[in-house]
Amino acid sequence: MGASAKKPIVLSGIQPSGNLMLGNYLGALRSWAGLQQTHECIYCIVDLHAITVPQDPAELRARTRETLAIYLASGIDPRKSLIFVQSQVPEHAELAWILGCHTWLGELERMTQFKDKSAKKKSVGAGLFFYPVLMAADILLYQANLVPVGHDQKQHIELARDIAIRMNGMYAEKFPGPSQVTQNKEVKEALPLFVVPEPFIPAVGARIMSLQEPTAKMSKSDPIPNATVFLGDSDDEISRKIKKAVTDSGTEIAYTGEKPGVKNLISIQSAITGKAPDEIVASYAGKQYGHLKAETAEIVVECIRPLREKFKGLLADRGELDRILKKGADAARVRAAKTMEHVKEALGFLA
Ligand code: ATP
Ligand code: LTN
Repeated sequence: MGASAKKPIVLSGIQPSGNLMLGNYLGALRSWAGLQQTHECIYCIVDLHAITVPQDPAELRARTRETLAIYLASGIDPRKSLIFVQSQVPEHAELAWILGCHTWLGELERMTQFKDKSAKKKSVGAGLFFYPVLMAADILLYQANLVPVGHDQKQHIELARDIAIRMNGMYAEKFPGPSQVTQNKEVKEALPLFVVPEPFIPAVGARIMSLQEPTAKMSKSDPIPNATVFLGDSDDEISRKIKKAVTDSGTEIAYTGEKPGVKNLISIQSAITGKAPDEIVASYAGKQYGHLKAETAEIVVECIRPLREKFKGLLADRGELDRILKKGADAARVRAAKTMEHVKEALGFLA
């Protein structure tokens, strides 16, 4: 990591709130490994986010290790990237409080994920409302330039940008940067408190939909049976779920919003094979939904199988997984402390 200090910084995270699924892989994880060649990468397992909805403690513990095993299976290398669990770096929660004091209630009320997740619930924890502020803290704590995520997280990253820009405006002058001589005058340019991050959203695969309700996004915590393809599913389970996918009335295979079920299967194929949706549609001229389902199932099975096999091997060595996380948390704390030192000084806290 040391030699790559000048590379732009990437940060992302996934909640250990269920078994990871196809949407997590195609929308986010898949691009993470590639970014390691060109960026300094920080990948977090965001367990503090997971507890914004009820979690069983034993399951949370198991899923935290499973999430790490999936990260590793998808090519994230702890010698190249910083990998750690969010709750083991207390600065995330500490910065979230400070950012929350610079965030407007109206900004949080506008978040569509909060609206979706709180809809129809009798009682909603305040953590679910504050969730985007904690996510902003994850990103700003490490001065990340780029945040690779699926489409559903775009609004949260925009909020992180707004908070960063607002706080930079309020506090930047506290941090004079290196002197520059301009027109014979020594000028110290103010250093911003935070880097303003950019989202990195893949062109295809950023919005995989539920197989049973194709107008809603596929989600790892969806209770509807057969709606989600998990990365740990067997070949047979994957085939069965895709063959049972809700398609639409009619027989024509088209890539259109009027046929969300068919469109979703084409998008999945496109995200995995790299072929354009139009090319996929053309290859089904005169064929039935059954052909589309069978071939999509085959493509997804081949995509997930190597990942699942690696994942199972990695999960068997719990000691090694815990060592990776311990080392990651220690290194993350050193980096996080630097930002916290600046932030506390800027706000007027005693050292
Ligand atoms: P939960 O169901 O617990 O809310 P989730 O399945 O939505 O979880 P997250 O942990 O919130 O998953 O997301 C991890 C990453 O996967 C994020 O970058 C998110 O944008 C991406 N992602 C989640 N669902 C999809 C999807 N259906 N299609 C593409 N990307 C997705
Ligand atoms: N909210 C994200 C998970 C997340 C995240 C982050 C993603 C938490 N902190 C920081 C990118 C950067 C989600 O996918 N639901």
